[in-house]
Amino acid sequence: MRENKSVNSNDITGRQGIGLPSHANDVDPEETREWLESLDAVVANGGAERASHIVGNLLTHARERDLDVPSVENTDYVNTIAAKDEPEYPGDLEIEKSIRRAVRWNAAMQVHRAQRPEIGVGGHLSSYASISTVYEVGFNHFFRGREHRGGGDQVFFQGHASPGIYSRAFLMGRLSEQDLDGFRQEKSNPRGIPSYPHPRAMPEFWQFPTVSMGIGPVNAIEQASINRYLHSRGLKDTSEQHVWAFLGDGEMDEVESRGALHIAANEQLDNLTFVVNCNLQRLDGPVRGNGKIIQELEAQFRGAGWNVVKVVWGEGWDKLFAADTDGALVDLMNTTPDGDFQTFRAESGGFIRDNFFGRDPRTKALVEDMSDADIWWGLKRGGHDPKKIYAAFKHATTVKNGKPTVILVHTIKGYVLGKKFAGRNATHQMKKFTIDDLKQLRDTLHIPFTDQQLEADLYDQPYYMPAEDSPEMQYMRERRAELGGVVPDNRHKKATFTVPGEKTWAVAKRGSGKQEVATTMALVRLLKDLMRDKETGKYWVPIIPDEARTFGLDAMFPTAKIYNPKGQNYLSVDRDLLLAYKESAQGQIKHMGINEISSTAAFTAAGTSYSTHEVPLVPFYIFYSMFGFQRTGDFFYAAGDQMAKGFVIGATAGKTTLAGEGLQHMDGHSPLLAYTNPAAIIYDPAYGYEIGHIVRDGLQRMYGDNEERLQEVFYYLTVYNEPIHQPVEPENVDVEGIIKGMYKVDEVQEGDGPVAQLMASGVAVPWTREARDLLYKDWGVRSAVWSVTSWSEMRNDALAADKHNFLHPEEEPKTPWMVEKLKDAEGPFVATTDFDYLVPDMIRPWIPNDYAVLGAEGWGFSDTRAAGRRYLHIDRESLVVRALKSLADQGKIDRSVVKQAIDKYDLLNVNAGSSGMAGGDA
Ligand SMILES: Cc1ncc(C[n+]2csc(CCOP(=O)(O)OP(=O)(O)O)c2C)c(N)n1
Ligand SMILES: [Mg+2]
Repeated sequence: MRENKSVNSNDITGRQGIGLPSHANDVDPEETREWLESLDAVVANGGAERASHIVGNLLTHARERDLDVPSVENTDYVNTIAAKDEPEYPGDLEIEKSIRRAVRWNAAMQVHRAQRPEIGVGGHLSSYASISTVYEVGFNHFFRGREHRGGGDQVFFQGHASPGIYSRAFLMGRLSEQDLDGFRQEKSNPRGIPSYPHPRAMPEFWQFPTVSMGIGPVNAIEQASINRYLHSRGLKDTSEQHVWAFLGDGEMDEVESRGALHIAANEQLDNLTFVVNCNLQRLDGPVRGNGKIIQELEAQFRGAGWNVVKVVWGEGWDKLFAADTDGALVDLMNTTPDGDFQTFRAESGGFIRDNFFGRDPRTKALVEDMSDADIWWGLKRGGHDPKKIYAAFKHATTVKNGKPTVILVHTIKGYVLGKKFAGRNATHQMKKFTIDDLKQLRDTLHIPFTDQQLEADLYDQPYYMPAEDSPEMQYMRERRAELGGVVPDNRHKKATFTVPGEKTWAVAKRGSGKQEVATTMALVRLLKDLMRDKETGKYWVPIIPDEARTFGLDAMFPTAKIYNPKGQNYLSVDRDLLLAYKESAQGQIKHMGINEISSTAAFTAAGTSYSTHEVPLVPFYIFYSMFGFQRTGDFFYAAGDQMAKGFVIGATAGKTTLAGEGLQHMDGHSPLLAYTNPAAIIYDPAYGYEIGHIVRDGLQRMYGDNEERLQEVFYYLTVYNEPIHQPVEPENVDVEGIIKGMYKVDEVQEGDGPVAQLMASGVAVPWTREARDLLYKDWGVRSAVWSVTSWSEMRNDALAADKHNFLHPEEEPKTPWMVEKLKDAEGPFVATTDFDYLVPDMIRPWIPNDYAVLGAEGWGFSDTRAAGRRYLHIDRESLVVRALKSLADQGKIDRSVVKQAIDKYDLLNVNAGSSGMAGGDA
């Protein structure tokens, strides 16, 4: 076994000289020469093959001893842990086998029954069938429940293997037959349960959403990272908590699945184990028909700095390996492609004898004494052998060498389900049994039902519950009690976070005096004060994918410090500067490098810590708004499913504010993308004081004491880097308006000219206020300006009212908040933003008059802010002209005035615009 050594292969210390042995100083050339001469002797006597074998083994052995040697990324296609090194199995194999059989049966029946004619919602049979034994070893011996003194493990279950998890929960008395029958009928069945692990849909049960392939791996890494972060910062002892991620070999094709492996290695996350179910198949067919997925993954994980444990073969093979003195069997295994292995298990013992062992007379001889049935039943794959799985799990949880571990388990897709299923290309989506299939499955699993019971109704097949006092039931319960309770388990006391008092929010109300300050900076100032709060300051987790300097967050480096589990072991180039780049194991800032996906995963792990750890971390994830929902939308969707709370900040928002950056940087639509996430509460504030109220209310909504308002939501705030004059908070400011979506920043002027209502959000508010002045000065038109803080909050409120009125025609109709708010406002209405038309268009149905929208639609481009705004016709003068046009349409002014205005402002000349000339760096 390996020695405990904390140096990670991704750690630079101790790695000098790797790959360049000839450059290293040789302290004992004599000894070195002797070694080399021995090798020459082996080549001379045993031949090149024998010498290669020895050197290969030496290198492998050296790696196991954590020596710094050039890496050997692949080992033979055999179990990493040799039979002689396996620990004693601590469980009762016979009882565990019967438990497995019951779980397998009920899992299959749950899916089969969901196929009953009036329902027909399906499910997956084959995936759980392949991973069942692996999970059962975990349930009986490893996965720690919440009540475990160490705090419990966190298990990411393979999404579409859910029937097996439900089935076990059924045997544990957590779900009833009615619950199992409600599979995939979440709305129509009062006991409905979701298809896959969805905490939002089944909050007392599921912890981690996984079924969107590729999300589980990244989220599990960040979960393990946040566990360490909590520990390092003294917020919670997580030293005994282990994170498990169960993944499919097909799932490993997702770029995301492999893309964050280096993080786990660099952070030395030996509290993390990936288990990849290598059944060699995905949905359509083989994962690597011509190759070997286990070998491919082994090389990649090892190269990324992980421990790799392969569980390829079951116990039955051990005696063949022992007899394989010349390595012919291993050779055959190394050279047989996955496509063949898949076919073998879909055929028969005789077929395997002829087409596998028969390829070499030496291997053919190895199985001479075995019957075809022995070959079929006795030579299992490692993932169906509890002892081999146990050895791997034990290793992964005890190795503690500063490396995360991946266990690659070789299994058969559709195992035990019968010849129609096992290893067939179509098996992933097969969900129907015939009566004969059912009888066969019953026999294989030794389930005590008679033919008559099964024949009564093809779909009304019985679930199997062993007697309450049977050894199986007692064993299951005892094992779980010993391990700290059931898994998965999302029942918890919700952690409380006391929203800071008045003083903390004062900074937001002050305005910027003579300075011009962007809303990003206003928000960062507020965050700094929030982080200073004695009670809750420590819970804030700023998450930054390498743009801290852009957003002014570098000011936090020396005080809050950047979290790095290794601290800072180098002489920092800017150590003498006031704003030095400071890394520390106790750092509060999660600086993620340029990696928005892992940042979103860190947001999720931190934002759900209130539940996973009962520590209310509040993530504050700030990013380039174009690289948020657009790049990582599905991760945010999973965050919503997992009920993450916190703040997501789309900085450098807007189509034109980030002057000069161009097509892929200019965000004209992130609020639209965010709006597709039902957990996202979206605001586009214009001023610092609005931000103060929004964040404060957000915390109330997430953690406040008003039970009715409590929600598992996260906030998406768009902020800008355009410096503007930040006004002091007006006295008696309309806080309710700020929160619900809009409030008036300027009243309609006194007088008797025609009236319009100008609406704007975010960075467009200042130039809209200038438009109000122009309208009045140049054209005698009076207008009010509304700062719309949230188009979507108003839309959601109005939609809810509409829906209520639609379904309750005889009740007093509800009036949407915005309709009430605008009831005395004299139209027409004109809106402008730095976003696509569709953003202000969200509220069109409830505007009580003509409503014109100026939109920053289409591709982004690089230019000055003023030119961009004029080009898009969202700027001050365009707004003036658009208001005049609406008034002309209503017959309130003459149409010629509109033309005059176009000429006066030279509206078609891109170079004549001046909105947003205040400047400021992008
Ligand atoms: C991002 C994403 N793409 C596609 C799917 C659809 N899908 C569900 S399971 C599956 C095949 C999974 O194969 P594998 O990961 O090997 O798991 P197995 O069932 O073989 O254990 C696919 C393509 C998905 N769930 N998520
Ligand atoms: Mg697979």
